[in-house]
Amino acid sequence: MSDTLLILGASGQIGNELTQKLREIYGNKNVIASDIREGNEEMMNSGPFELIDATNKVQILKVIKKYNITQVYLLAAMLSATAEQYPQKAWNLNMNSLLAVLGLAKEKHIQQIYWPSSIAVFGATTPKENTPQNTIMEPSTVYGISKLAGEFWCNYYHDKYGVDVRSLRYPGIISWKSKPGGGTTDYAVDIYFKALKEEKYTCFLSENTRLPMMYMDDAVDATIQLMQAKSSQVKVRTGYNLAAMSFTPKEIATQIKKHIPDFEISYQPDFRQQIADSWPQSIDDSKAREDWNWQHQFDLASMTKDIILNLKKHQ
Ligand code: AKB
Repeated sequence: MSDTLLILGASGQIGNELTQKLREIYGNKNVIASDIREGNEEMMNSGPFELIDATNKVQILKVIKKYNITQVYLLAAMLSATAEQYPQKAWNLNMNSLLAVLGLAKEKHIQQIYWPSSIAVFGATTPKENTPQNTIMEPSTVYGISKLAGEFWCNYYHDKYGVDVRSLRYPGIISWKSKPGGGTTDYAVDIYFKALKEEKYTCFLSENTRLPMMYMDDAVDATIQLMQAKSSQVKVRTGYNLAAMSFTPKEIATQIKKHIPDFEISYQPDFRQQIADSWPQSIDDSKAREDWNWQHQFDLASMTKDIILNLKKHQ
């Protein structure tokens, strides 16, 4: 039997681009997009779409049965900055959606799950450079706590009930097609839009705040590669460290200036600075590279060139 995929949270930053790539690979009719709100025109016109609240197990099961779904990609989540404003809401969304989907796999309604974790599982006591796969994890944000708890729920369901659930600790994901919402790394997306429109940007993090980041193309490839790996290759059932590049706001501004010489950046750090300061500066992802041959394509210079080219073409 061929795979039929359900994407929960398909209208978000990663969901949007992942859905389109999965439709190219598995066929439009075999990738069911869903969210609590409708997606963009491309998503709504290219394949099936269902309105689903990702925390509602009954609603999810109904759609699983309707389309004979075999795999669920659960991308609905509240990100770090927004979660600090709405801690209880964030916990409910991030945890209840995961427990609903894990439960459906335990009950054998689906065969495989993808669930994203984040570098937010790490905290101020974690080694900041080349952060290892296994290390001290004391997150200080609600989002980080939910991702750390989620990783261990995934591991538990895998060990105890044989659920095939796979996860990546995403760094900040940068894209030009879809904007993120409510994250601490969002500045690295906003900066490109503002650079093209206004030739200036006020950054909410300080100039030397170094964070791990990744271009969307690499994040989508990593996700699909992990899901297509043989089960025996997937040796980590919490979340895999995943990396491509690390940079500061000052360094991204320097790259942008190569394409837009008049671009100016200024700095007005806000509450998100504290979140960023608690996260690693760079990640050791050798386990992902060893277990399922992960390789990134884009660095800061090639990503910047690609984004500016595409934004100029499409705006
Ligand atoms: C955020 O900033 O909250 C996310 C993340 C690193 O998980 N981009």
